[in-house]
Amino acid sequence: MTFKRTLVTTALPYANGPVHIGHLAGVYVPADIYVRYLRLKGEDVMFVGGSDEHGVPITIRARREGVTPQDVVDRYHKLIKDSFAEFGISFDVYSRTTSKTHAKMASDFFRTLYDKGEFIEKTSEQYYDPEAKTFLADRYIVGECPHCHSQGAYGDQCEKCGTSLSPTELINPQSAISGSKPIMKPTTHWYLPLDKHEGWLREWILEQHKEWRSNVYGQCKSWLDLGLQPRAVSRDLDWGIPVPVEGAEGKVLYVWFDAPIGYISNTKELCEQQPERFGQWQTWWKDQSTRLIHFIGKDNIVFHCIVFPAMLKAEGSYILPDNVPSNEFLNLEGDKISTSRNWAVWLHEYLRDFPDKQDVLRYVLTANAPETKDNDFTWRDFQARNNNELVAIYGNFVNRALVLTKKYFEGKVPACGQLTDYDRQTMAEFADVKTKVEQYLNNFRFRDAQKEAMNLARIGNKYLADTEPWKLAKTDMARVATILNLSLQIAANTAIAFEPFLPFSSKKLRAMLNMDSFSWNDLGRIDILPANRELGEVQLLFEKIDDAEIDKQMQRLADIKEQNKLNAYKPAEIKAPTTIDDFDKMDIRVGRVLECQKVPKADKLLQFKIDDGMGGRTILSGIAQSYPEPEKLVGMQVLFIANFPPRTLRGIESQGMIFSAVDADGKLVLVQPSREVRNGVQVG
Ligand code: B3M
Ligand code: ZN
Repeated sequence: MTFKRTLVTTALPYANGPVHIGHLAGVYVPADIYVRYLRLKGEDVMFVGGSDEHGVPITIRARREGVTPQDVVDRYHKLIKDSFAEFGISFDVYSRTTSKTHAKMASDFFRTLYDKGEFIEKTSEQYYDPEAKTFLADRYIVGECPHCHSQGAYGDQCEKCGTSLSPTELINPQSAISGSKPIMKPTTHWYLPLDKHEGWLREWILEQHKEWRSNVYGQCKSWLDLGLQPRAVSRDLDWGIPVPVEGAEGKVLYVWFDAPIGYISNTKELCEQQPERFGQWQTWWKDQSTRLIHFIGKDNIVFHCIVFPAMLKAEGSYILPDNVPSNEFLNLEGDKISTSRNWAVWLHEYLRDFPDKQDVLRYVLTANAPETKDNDFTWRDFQARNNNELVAIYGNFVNRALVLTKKYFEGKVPACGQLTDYDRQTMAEFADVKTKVEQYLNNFRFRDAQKEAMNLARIGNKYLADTEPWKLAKTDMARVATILNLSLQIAANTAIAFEPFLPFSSKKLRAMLNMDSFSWNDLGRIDILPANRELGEVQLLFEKIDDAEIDKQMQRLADIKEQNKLNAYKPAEIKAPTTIDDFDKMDIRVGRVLECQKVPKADKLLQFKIDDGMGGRTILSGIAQSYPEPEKLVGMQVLFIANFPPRTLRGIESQGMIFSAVDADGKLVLVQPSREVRNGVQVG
């Protein structure tokens, strides 16, 4: 099959929060590289993205913030769209599933399947919250996971173990809205009978698409081997696209039914805006010579490989995806990225903290892409890759080649003279760079492809270091001319090879080399820059990132960790029962701190002098680490046990025990009466 055009889609992020590096590494950066590459090759390509604005994730956020779902999606759609644009994700269209075009497209799609008899209608008992007066679909119901037994699993999925669930499988289900125990109530829904599609899906995926990435293929196979079940495509919710069937009041399309149709709606919107460039939307979706590629995260595989294709097939006039590249997950500093725990590097914050460093993050996320296994993003690695690779190799090479040309040849590309064996050997090292980069990119191997681009810079850097033109300048200007000509040719190659990966720095480099026009086909050639071409102004391609900047980011993460620990605090179990008699034996009193200091050579001990209303006493307390400035405690009233037998520690006699609460972070906090009382009064 030869294709005439490629339609690339990226998963539509829920507009209920900003996007983070996990989204970027898994979906948007590789998709953008791929699209830029196809455009450079002059292929007909369309890049479709957008916001997913329906579904329970949106309404839950709105409820929590006390605003409308529309407020939520308006805010995040703009934030996400703007940050993608600033980051250089080169969408042709970035629209939203709350658009009019989409409402009609999704509604018509449903109606077509309905009229064709492709759904089954079924009434069943489902969980209902009598307090909130609403059915509890998907994330509106939480409980214990039947597989890993963690708490807080959702009605559609357990985020701990990744299993997809249905609400009735949850142990001890609870309404996420009111916390109340749900009751069962009958409701009618439409189901897509996936079981009916199993036969052709097996053949299509397992036989005809053995080339899909093994994680994608493997997940599909295990779903198919388990046997497919009918899946509900409607919900009882008040946020979404109404089910276009009589008698379906209060029911909307399930978000996973409407969202993938968003790819089609957004295509249509773009074609209507730019018909000269993109033609008719149907060409992109219904012509067999269109190649459809979905870039997605691994938690979306089943929807894009099984459910959406079944919908398209049931409709009958659409093409199916040719590939569904999906990455594994990216972790952050060894921990799973989590929106609810705020454990993420957010794109809009990155752009604020590192303006003009889009390419650094693009580079690091690709170099570390979780293509075949989960991978880890660390700030130290980010710094090292910037300083030791982008600055020290790529930036350094380009800078030397340009500065030397300015110095010896007035900023004009010198002519190439006689080539030495070493020159020829160097050229041979990158003669096949185009073939290699293409092979990798055609197979969605972005890490390896980027390595080839970096390899060009390495070759150039080594070439300059080995030939040392600055030494030859005194004796052999003709040789210097050849060396710099070749170096500049390698720099031009680097600019082209990096174009899909690091578009911002490639643009900068092209300006320095005065390459207003260039072609992907030039890649590997050594006559890209004609002799005598005047070069542009020399600028630094990359700048070092110092420790202070990285420390700031690390501190931010440490603060979040601390906060999470506090948020996750659960009170300890209640101790075994006791009686008032035991309590009465304790003589608890109030006293005032007269003096307080650290006990020398003891890390934890503070020595208190307490006014106990009876002449004073000394008490030692192990709270020094929680109170680094003990003198500040002077004057405070505290509670202490007055009738413990005295104990000697470090040669000091301690006459009692002072009360403190142990906070969630392990810090000890002195307990005080809520107003001044006489020193020596009893507590009971
Ligand atoms: N919004 C899920 C997600 O953000 C979903 C993707 C829709 S793609 C059609 O992970
Ligand atoms: Zn689980």
